[in-house]
Amino acid sequence: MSEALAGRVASNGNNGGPAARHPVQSNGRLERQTAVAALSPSAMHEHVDRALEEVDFPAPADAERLVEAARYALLDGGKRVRPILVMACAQAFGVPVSSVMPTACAIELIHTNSLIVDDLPAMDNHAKRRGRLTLHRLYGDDIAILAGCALLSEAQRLILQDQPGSAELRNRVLREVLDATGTAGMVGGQFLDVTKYLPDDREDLERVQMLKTGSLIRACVRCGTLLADSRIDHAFDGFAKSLGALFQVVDDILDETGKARWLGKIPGSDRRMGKLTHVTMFGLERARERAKELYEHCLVSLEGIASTTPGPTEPLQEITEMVYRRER
Ligand code: GRG
Repeated sequence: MSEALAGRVASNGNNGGPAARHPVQSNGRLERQTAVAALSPSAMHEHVDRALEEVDFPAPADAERLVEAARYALLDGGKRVRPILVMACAQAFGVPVSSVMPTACAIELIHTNSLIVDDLPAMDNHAKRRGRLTLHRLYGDDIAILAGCALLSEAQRLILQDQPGSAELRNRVLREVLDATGTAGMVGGQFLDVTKYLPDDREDLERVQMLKTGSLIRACVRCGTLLADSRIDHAFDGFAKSLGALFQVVDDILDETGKARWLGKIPGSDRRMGKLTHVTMFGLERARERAKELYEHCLVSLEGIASTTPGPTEPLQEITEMVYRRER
């Protein structure tokens, strides 16, 4: 990106680097404010959409189509659950959301890459995503793969170059993200998915789903709290695990019951592809019961979080509601 994203989003007229705009305490973590105006998830959504528009993909002459493809996949239509989660966690500690924006955006870039890869003919072969043609259907597999690679590289640059905080903190955040995305996380989970791994029981299914989906959601919470509090709080991590599992159960339910018009993709693909999900393994009713159970776990964790954090936690409750009750 051409200039510090964090500063742009804060837009306070200060021309210093990200660290100057967002003072860093002696322990390396981001400065808290005593009275942070609580931003709602929908306000955070607007902030992150604007910041994503600003992400720069430096490219050589004649590679405009590559940048256009990366931006097509990244912009418009995403719910932005992951970046909003990073911001809401920071806000719970009284840290302004603008100061975690580079990491929030980086995670959305990585998520977008995973959707591009997942949609490819060699994987799930989806034609529609976010209500539009998938990237490879519009640009071809070759450009879609390269655009996905560009998103991964730029994500790492955002954290290393633009995220305010000490170098050690940025490294810890990047490590969290890499742990969540690599073979011990999303890539490993996707491998099990495409090689049609058969989980033994619900626990095993949730282990695989945690790798593929939950690990990045958990990383959002871990990065948000690391940046704001220099450590990973046990209660936040418990919340993150339940939320990650909840996200995927609801996804399984929507794949069975959702309407294409709302989902923005063609439902029923899990069943068609013979995938084992909460619905195909245990039926719709038990999947719904499990979603309710995980939703309640999230709320219990949030009660503990609300009693110990200095900033507003209502947005985390709102995100939990959104994830549980979403229709797309
Ligand atoms: C990231 C290095 C790297 C590799 C990716 C392809 C792959 C490896 C993993 C697949 C992960 C995957 C697609 C999991 C499904 C997660 C999921 C339920 C996605 C839908 O997320 P939403 O509903 O989508 O937040 P929007 O469109 O709102 O952003």
